[in-house]
Amino acid sequence: DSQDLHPAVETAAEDIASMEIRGAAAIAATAAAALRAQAEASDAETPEAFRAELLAAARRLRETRPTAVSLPNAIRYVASRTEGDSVPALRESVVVSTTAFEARLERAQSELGRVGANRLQNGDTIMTHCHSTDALACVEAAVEGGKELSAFVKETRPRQQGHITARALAELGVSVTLIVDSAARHYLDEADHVLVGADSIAADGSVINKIGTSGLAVNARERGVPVVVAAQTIKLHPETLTGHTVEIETRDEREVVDDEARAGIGDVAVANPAFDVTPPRYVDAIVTESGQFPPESVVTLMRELFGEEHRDPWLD
Ligand code: RUB
Repeated sequence: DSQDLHPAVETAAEDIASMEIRGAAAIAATAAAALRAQAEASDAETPEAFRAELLAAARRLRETRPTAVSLPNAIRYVASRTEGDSVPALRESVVVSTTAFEARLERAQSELGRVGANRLQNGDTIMTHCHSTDALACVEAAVEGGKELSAFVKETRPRQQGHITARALAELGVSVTLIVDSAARHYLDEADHVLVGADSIAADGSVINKIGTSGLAVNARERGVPVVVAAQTIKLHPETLTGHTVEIETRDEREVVDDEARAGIGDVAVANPAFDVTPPRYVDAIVTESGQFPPESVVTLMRELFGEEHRDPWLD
């Protein structure tokens, strides 16, 4: 029941839904921290009551945004390690698993960064879309390895996450040029790589990422520019192994047209899908902490991680 939810869970859920906290990795880390806050503050008197509280917290977090599978994967990671016959034992198991999960996220990101960096040569130019911490980890590792890079950064309408990427890349010492989304093909001739992240990766190697990724990938293929997706294995979507599709979030139309613009255009429909699906044939490599994969082999990695049933893949 919602009265038992810790305020930190409600705050985390609101921050994720409003995109105050956004990006698949940050969403997963925030969910884990919120579950820990719930466990630490719990005054449940029985193990059953404790588990019920945790489940309610997990549900509240889960309902915020549907597309990034890192969120349910984070919850699964913690739930499968919640064990004990007493409330203190259960509480301790949640503290341990959420902390281990956060450490795992960071480690995976820096490990995949080192893999992705191997693709980048000194003097290369990348093109980015949206803001992905997994993608930025590849650039960071390349820069640490002494490579000088340039970037065309797509602003990424309607939320302009490209601004976050532009600042982050500039702080790494990358030479940044911010462009409007529709200028992407114009500048692809000058790019050596398209480098993006992912919210979910399906068993067939399809990449679900910020709306506009698929168009960018098609244009990149036409221009002969390789498309690299940086995505730790927490982005692999287990249900797609059994034929389920990934739900694409639709957001408020006011992200696209504010009240003033609405007054100008009148009563026409406005659509605002947040993500799209890039088919595997437009993706050259998926870079994970377990190495680089062609999208067609991701299914093998997923079967290894998830097994026949939905076995939890993140056993240390
Ligand atoms: C964010 C987005 C990012 C992925 C990967 O969309 O599409 O590319 O989440 O990010 P939104 P990361 O801004 O709508 O959340 O690599 O940081 O997990």
